[in-house]
Amino acid sequence: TVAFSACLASGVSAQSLTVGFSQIGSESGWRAAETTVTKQEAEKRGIDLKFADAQQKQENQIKAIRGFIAQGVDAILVAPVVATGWEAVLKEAKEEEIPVILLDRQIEAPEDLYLTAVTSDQVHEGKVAGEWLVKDVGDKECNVVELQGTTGSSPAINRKKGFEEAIAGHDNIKITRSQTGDFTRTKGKEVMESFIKAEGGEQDICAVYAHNDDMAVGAIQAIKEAGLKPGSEIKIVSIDAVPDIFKAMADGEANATVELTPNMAGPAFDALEAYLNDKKEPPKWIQTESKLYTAADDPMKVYESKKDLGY
Ligand code: GYE
Repeated sequence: TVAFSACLASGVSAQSLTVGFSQIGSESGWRAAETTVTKQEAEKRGIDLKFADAQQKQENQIKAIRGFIAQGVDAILVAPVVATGWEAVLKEAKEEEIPVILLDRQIEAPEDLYLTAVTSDQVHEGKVAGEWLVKDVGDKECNVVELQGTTGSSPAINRKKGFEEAIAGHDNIKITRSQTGDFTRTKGKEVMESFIKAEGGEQDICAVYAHNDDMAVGAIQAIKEAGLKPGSEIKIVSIDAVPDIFKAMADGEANATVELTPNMAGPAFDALEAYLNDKKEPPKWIQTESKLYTAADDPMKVYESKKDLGY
């Protein structure tokens, strides 16, 4: 009986993990898809997911994480809005032996404070976007305006860096304006309007580099309202590969995007289950793929295929 109930007990605990998820918010289409996929993955695996939306604020995330610790969850997923300021709360989780997995953004903290991070290589994404532009413009002069992601977030820092690395040494390509659009459509549009206005009618913007597709979609809107042609007069390159950017590509209004999978939770839960059930330590970084899509890649077909991915 003892062996039987022990076996039953461990079987039950493996089936009914409780995991807290501190999500950033719903700033982008990609973010909403990640939330959907995470909930679906949890349900598939019989994981009880406690979901907390931080509305873009780190203080809300820290509060949510403390709440999860107090509830005694088995593990915590966190998509960290900014890269710094996590050490204290992660130490609290560690003291309670609650493993923490980072989703989609990296942090600046000692590695022993989290189990693993499931993210793309964001420097590489920026590089892929920049290399696409280098090839596309050839020897022409090209002034680029940049829409940055959330200030202090790892994707904003790294996507800027990677793009700058790609255009370094190509003196015909310059970033002439760069500002944050906070990864949202609304701010992407606003900032692009101010960029166009600052040109004072002597429009000299050859390309927009947006750290995500949502800001690019906002910029496309601003460009059209200014009577200019996105995709041809002003090239558009961005990151995420959300369905709407493929629609824009099909309409000739966007040019290239770098794909980011919204399924960060699948690999995260795999690593967590292997760790809790079999004591298997995952690598500190589980890297997702980045693939370039251009308008030549049958955008409406890609658009259709995105529907099953939480979009
Ligand atoms: O690209 C953007 C989102 O953290 C890498 O956050 C992620 C980024 C993603 O809001 O759309």
